[in-house]
Amino acid sequence: MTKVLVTRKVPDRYVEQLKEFAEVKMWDEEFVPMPRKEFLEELKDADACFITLSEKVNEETLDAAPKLKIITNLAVGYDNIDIPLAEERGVTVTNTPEVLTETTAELGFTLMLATARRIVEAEQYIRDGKWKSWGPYLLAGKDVHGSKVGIFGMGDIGRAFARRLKGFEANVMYHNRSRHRIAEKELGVLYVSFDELLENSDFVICTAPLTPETKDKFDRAAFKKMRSDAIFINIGRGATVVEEDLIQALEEGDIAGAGLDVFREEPIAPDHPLLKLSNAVVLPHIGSASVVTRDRMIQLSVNNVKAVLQGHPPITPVTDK
Ligand code: 8YV
Repeated sequence: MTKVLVTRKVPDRYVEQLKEFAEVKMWDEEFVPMPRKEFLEELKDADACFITLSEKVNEETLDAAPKLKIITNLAVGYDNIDIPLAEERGVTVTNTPEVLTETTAELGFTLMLATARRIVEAEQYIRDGKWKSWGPYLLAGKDVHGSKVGIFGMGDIGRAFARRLKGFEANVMYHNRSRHRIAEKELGVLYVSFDELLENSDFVICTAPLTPETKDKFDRAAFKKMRSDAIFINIGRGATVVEEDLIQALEEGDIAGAGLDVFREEPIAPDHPLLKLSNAVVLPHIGSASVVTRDRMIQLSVNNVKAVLQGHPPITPVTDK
């Protein structure tokens, strides 16, 4: 019997679709990851596995899964998977591009505005009973309209972000591993070097995936190059940032603020040093978390499993390019 392993609880309507052609083993928790030992054990006779970013796919994982034909990752990013190794073993990997682009850009935009206008700090100010009077610069923040915004990573999400900035009459520059001429033409974004991006931006937005080239890209030297009134936003992956260096930059005033949806180690604990900083806005990795988008991501993953197990090409394969 064909077996599909699902490592996180998803609604019954998706499980039912899988059950039409396979036996389904699903971890029955929504907020707790499947223990590694159980994951490896269940992989032994699995033909497909439907995973989240919590599951690491490395040699140990693939060694434990002799029958595996497809891994479908419930995310567009796939830095949790050793892609060349999966390819070598003949295992198809799929992700969830496009369906989450607009929702993730929207969250990034929310984070930028919230950080710029000190929304979390301002709400806390009232809750703490500090609001006694009006003051000319009480909780004064930074304008996004007319600002210079530097986008690091001009993929789908970077472009969706740039599109939104048009309505704010911002000057948008970008840095990417390769130039994106269509974005330049259609969105009027200017290609600059990484250093120029850091030196000139009011807002530096990281939408880049985690790769060997982007790992630790935002380190002490990078934050030193940024303007002291600049705000850093990260909706890509936490490991593009050296977190101690970011904390130091925020504490010492090298930059003015940061809005973060992603961290090196997730989840972060309530005593994480970033949570002690009033100029940092932190979110629990909710970039793609709208109900409609999560529905679409799950459906796309189901469709990928179905296609591959029924002998068709995957819909959204990831390849080692
Ligand atoms: C994931 C993400 O949905 O798509 C990505 O790469 O980071 C998020 O959208 C989330 O982490 C669940 O795996």
